[in-house]
Amino acid sequence: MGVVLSLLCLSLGSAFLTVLIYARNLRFKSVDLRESLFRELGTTASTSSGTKKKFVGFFHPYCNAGGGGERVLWAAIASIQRDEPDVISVVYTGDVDATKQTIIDKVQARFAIALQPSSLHFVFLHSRSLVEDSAWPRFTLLGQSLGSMYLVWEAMSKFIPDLFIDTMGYAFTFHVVSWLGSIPVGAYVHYPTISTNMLARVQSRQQGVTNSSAISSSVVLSQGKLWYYRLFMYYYALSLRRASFIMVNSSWTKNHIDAILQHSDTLLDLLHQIPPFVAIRLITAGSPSPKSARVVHPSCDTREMSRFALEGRERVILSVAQFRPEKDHAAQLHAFSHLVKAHPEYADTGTQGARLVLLGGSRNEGDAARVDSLKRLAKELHIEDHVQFVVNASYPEMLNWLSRASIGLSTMVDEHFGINVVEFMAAGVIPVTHASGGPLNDIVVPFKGEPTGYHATSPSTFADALHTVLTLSPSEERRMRERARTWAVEQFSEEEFVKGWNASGWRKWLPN
Ligand SMILES: *[C@@H]1O[C@H](CO)[C@@H](O)[C@H](O)[C@H]1NC(C)=O
Ligand SMILES: *[C@@H]1O[C@H](CO)[C@@H](O)[C@H](O)[C@H]1NC(C)=O
Ligand SMILES: *[C@@H]1O[C@H](CO)[C@@H](O)[C@H](O)[C@H]1NC(C)=O
Ligand SMILES: CC(=O)N[C@H]1CO[C@H](CO)[C@@H](O)[C@@H]1O
Repeated sequence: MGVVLSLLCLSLGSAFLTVLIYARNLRFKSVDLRESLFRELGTTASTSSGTKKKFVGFFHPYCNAGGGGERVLWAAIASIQRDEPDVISVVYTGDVDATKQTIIDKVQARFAIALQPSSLHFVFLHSRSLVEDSAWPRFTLLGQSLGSMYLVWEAMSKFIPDLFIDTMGYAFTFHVVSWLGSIPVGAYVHYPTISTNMLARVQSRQQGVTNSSAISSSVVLSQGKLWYYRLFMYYYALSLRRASFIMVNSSWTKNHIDAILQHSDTLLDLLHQIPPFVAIRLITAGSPSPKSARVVHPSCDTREMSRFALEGRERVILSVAQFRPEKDHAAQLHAFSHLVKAHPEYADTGTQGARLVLLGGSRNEGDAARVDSLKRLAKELHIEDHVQFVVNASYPEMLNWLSRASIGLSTMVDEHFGINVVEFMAAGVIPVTHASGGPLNDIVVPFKGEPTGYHATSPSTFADALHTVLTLSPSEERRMRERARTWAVEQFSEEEFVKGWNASGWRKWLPN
């Protein structure tokens, strides 16, 4: 026993030593690389005050995807380029088919964000396939996490920055970066990799989204699955605690990340006191451990809609949502039906009459069938003369509706965010949304103590809210539209986003 233990300690010790020496060599290599990088960028190594310029690395393997997560990345880099001329941003990406120039051009075309090439450098990674879902048909979470550790190893072996910020949610990379780079780590998290809900669901052996009936049918397998999730959560929490600061995109994500930061598991703690698990404890220990995450909302482009006139609106109740099942368009028809039943004057064809306009994209046959069944439902409810479907509208067409509508309706339950609701408000359209998720917690919230819109849960409460808005006095109505707009434009502006990054304190983790 004693011999085995000392052999174990010995091999562990030499493994540690090997990693330390390897990491030191990588860091020396990176220092040399900096000089050639400055030449390549056509800039000098020293700042005006004589100190060395700093490198902030952004880990975003899909930086050229053009989605919401990418917008956050580029907006952050653009603001750093503006405010911190002595910082060079390094983006780690797996877009090996793209070049620096094509990426910069696409960011300009897609997001209207102008990036300065002189303080931006790309490190191209070849092992991105390791983090793709398709690479891990089974044990996807674990596989992708191990894959991300390998991918960030490739990243660090190519260049080590002064501060590492993960903007895609690969928390397991933090240990590798800390070990190889000895640098602080931060994160902007859009979505937790695993949530405490998911764990609880497996624990109560409920069938959830990731179930496979084969697994739940067998007690042994489902015990295995429970341990898998439990260990995964344990290590995910350890990873997140390694970060020096964490930003999140919404209060929904904050609630989850905060719960995970507080997550404890006494049994697993005990297990990690004994070999070989003790090695994992040693590797993952010694971290800054943030207490909680900071919400930094992504900015929305509201420039155009925030110029629409607030007066002279038509009695149009507007819904802007793809015809996807979770948007629950049927609830909108039921709400409108309740409204006209309780207040038949809204069914007038004159100026008293109200109209429901459902505007949204239809992506495939499923969506098209949904539109058809919604049309049938409108007929059954006898409201078809007051309901208009606008399928696949162009952006200018949508803006046109936003400039005319009175009310913006959103019925999705537990929507994480709801950019359409921000757009309603910026356009001066009073929102009536489901009382859950982002619209309840982040978006339609009081401004200076006064409401910016309404929440409801059932057809009758939705109908009540619609009636309330339609009967506001002209001055109340005007003030409500103004409040909603002011709040949305301010809260989801570029400036507010930059303020949030400033407040995260990322700067203080740069070396002097
Ligand atoms: C946060 O990110 C998730 C995942 O990409 C997304 O569903 C959600 O809408 C985002 N929230 C905000 C406020 O952008
Ligand atoms: C809407 O667009 C999708 C794809 O862009 C297309 O398949 C569909 O036929 C369009 N539907 C209508 C009603 O225009
Ligand atoms: C963020 O911080 C930088 C540097 O301190 C400052 O120049 C900038 O004005 C700040 N921006 C906002 C919106 O607070
Ligand atoms: C993804 C998956 O396997 N989902 C299943 C979860 O369990 C329900 C009820 O047994 C099935 O209907 C789903 O297909």
